Amino acid sequence: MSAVIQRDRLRIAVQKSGRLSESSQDLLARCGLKFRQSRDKLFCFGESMAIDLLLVRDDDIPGLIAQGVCDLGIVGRNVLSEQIGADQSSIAVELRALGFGRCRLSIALPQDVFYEGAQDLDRLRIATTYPALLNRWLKSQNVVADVVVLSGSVEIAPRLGTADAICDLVSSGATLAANQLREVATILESEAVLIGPSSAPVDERGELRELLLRRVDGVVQVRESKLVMLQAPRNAVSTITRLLPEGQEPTVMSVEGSVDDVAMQAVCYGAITWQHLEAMKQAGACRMLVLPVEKMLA
Ligand code: PRT
Ligand code: ZN
Repeated sequence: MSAVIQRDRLRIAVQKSGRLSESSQDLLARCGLKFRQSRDKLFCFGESMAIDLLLVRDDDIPGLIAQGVCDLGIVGRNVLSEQIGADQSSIAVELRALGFGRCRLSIALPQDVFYEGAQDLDRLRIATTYPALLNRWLKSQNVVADVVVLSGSVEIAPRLGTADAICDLVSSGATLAANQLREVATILESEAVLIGPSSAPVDERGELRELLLRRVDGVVQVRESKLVMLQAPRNAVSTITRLLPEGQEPTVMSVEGSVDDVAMQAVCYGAITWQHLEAMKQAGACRMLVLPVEKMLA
């Protein structure tokens, strides 16, 4: 494989198969990258730019960056923070949050166990696959507990009697509920993140990295952006502008045949909820439309 890879090309490590694989490759495709996959399906050669992919287990990604084998990687923040502490930030840091793979690392207890605060975990056995993150959190809370390191199926440890509590990733909460466990504290909010050394390489790869980061910013911003269109009385424009989530200044246009009403359109960067629409309606807005944005160029 090393014969194929040259170091004047940027190399990104992504998860081969798992929760982050599809969204990671989709993000890179939206950044304009096209790949040809090798026969062993571990390496993808970049055809549109000098950027290649290495398909690996997510746990290997921070290490590949630390060794200089890869220049960038996409992993859950949970994996990065578990393997690389804040004091090792020269090895790899979070460069961008990517907005997919959202979950949280939480402590959970059997439904009937009393919990009022972190001190109630004192001297309990807590099963986890994230010992570094858990130990750091316990220390910050001044709690002394027995951390039981497992490699998987953490949620059944309390029923098996091998632990009193667990510390595991949660997204919908269905796994905890199915195991009669209750989430009592969140120790990390996670999502997929683009990681790399804090300083870029000083050759062509550095420029490629900057270019890719700019495209990632565009893709992530567009994905969360919405175009809002509505009509409103002219005197309601400033109230409605204040009610819109953060975004670009709205464009205000006159409506043919009406002196009092105007049409407004604005690109907003956050979610537009029913509550937003209802509040704008109360302020006088009507004919509201919320549309997804596909591409944006300022
Ligand atoms: O094979 P490889 O080592 O590459 O993959 P993996 O099995 O270690 O990881 P994978 O694909 O399961 O997860 C990759 C990343 O997805 C994680 O590191 C997280 O950043 C993110 N992610 C998002 C999750 C979840 N949501 C998630 N729900 N990772 C795991 N879970 C598990 C959790 O461990 C628990 O067992 O799902 C269960 C809980 O889900 P709910 O919906 O029932 O709460
Ligand atoms: Zn893994």
